[in-house]
Amino acid sequence: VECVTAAITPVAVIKSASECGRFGERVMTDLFGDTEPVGPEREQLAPGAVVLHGRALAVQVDLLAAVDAVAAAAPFRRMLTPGGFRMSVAMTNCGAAGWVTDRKGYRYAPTDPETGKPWPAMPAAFLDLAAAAAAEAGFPGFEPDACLINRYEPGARLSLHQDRDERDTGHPIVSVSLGLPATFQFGGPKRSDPVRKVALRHGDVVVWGGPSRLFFHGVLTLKDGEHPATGRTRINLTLRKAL
Ligand code: MD6
Ligand code: FE
Repeated sequence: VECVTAAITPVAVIKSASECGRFGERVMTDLFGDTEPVGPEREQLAPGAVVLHGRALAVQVDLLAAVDAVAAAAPFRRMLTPGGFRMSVAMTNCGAAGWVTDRKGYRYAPTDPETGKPWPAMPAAFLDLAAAAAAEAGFPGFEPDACLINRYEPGARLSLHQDRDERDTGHPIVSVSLGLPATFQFGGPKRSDPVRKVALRHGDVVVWGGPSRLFFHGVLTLKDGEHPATGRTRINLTLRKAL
């Protein structure tokens, strides 16, 4: 069984039977093989937290080019936690401040400890998407000054944590997922609170602020796979107003 998308696309996209049909599934849409939501585009995760499914797809090429440019100047590295563990997620930053961790603790730093130079400037594509997504989620006027870029390879995970190193947690965080899908988990204000799981796919944007801004959250171990845009990796951008 086959189905074909509407004839407005220059190349008809043939879908397998498993990719078309029931409401709520995701279907192939373009030559990059991206998925686009056919169910609700907005998914409320918690008070103040919303997923804008597929919101970054239109600018994915600009975002990924900017990630490459940032990483050329400030390479991805696996940082040390204050407890002495090497993180499985590799990180870099751009903007006026970058999130770092070492034996001394977690903090925002104006320079890259590996190079001694300021972090690369915030790419316009990051700023524009973050401001637009935040406004759509009810947080107008968001002007991030820091972007933490996380790179997951299969096996990498991020254990439950709170984002509380920003000066004013009255500002939201905008999170952009690119590449391989991951299971995001988030709980409540206490580490022991039960967690809810949500799939974050290529192009999904989460805007998170307000009453759940300090809730615990994490990313389950990345499953192996290959994504047309990123290969065997997941990239996550978290845009913050840190200073
Ligand atoms: C990630 N994200 O998705 C990790 N934090 O790779 C986060 O830790 C996160 O997505 C605060 C707000 C949104 C996030
Ligand atoms: Fe976080």
